[in-house]
Amino acid sequence: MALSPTPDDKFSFGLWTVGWLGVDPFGTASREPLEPWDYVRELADLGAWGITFHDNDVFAFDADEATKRSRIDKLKKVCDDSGITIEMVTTNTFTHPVFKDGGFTSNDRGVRRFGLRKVLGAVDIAAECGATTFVMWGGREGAEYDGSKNVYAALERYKEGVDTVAAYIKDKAYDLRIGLEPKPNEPRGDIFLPTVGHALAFIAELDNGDIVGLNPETGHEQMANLNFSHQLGQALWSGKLFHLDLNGQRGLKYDQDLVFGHGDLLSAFFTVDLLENGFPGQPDAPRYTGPRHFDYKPSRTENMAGVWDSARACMSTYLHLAEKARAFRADPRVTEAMEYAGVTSLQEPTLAEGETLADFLAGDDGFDVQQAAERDYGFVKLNQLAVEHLTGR
Ligand code: ASO
Repeated sequence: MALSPTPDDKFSFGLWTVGWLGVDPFGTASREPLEPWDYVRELADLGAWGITFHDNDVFAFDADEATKRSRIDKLKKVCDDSGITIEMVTTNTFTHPVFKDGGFTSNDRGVRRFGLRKVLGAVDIAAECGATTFVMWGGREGAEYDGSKNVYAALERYKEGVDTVAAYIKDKAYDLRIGLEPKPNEPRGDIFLPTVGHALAFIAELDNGDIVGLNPETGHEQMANLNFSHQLGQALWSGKLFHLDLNGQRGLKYDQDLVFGHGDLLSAFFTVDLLENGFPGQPDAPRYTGPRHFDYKPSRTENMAGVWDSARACMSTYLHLAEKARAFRADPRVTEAMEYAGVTSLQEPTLAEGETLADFLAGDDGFDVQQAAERDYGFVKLNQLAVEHLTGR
């Protein structure tokens, strides 16, 4: 049975998701475009809470100022009228061929200056629309050939670009934080900031890193063969989970952008469990309270009815998984299995409070190596309980 969302669920969609026309490297559009506000109205009817967009999802790359103004005004009005929040705005620095070697890291300085102006323009739009997150996906920041790019200089320019945008946000006193979006490859052979870990290390080098965090995407991390829930966990631990992109991916292949849950369902279960219930046994640990944002592509085989079915599916699957994750956490067998597995005891510091390294080294815990080596953890039993909750058995 499909579950219906309400705005309290804070589900949001990129306009480019439901608005994807099916253009891929081998085929032309399989659907007709609608206007941005038509997507907004339909998403509101489906129970979504918010939308997000790139500048060029609303107006063309070469639009004049009057056209930009009137289209942004119209979008804002329709959002207001339909009760839809514009929660995140981003810039397209990847479609136009001027960005074929990147926006902030292009070898061409003129392109970098042009890219920076475009990004700052989108920051103004984000602030005007009341968005609180500004995502930066550097899809073209990368290379195909090692000899074509000085990686040191590219990272210097990337830092310069992100720091300049962050400084601009601070200077204007905008209520905005930047979410960097990692991706390992596609469309470039190799993209800079390929994973959450790389982006965290990059943020640590920034001058204005306090307002720069992450927008991790399910499929992007899985394309790097990483565990999405662990990436979210580390981003939370670092205080940098500012926003997220939920979707589905099946294995190491092109970026599929499937409906949420249509990839690795067990991983989706633990993603929702983390988002809804936090770290197990640690109610005071940082939690994600932002939008549940979907960045997926309705398959090219679907007509408009299928587009709306797939948007509904993202939300319904999330709600089903949230119900199941709640039941999983409330199940006394799970509590017992977690105790047995030592999940809760991992919170205990390894050194006792006040214990010096000298005391530690001089002391004897009476630790029995053989007994510990023979310990059973029962992780399989715990995981099977998750599978049984997930499958409803
Ligand atoms: C479209 C990309 C997606 C990214 C978005 C934001 O497909 O991965 O999240 O743009 O720039």
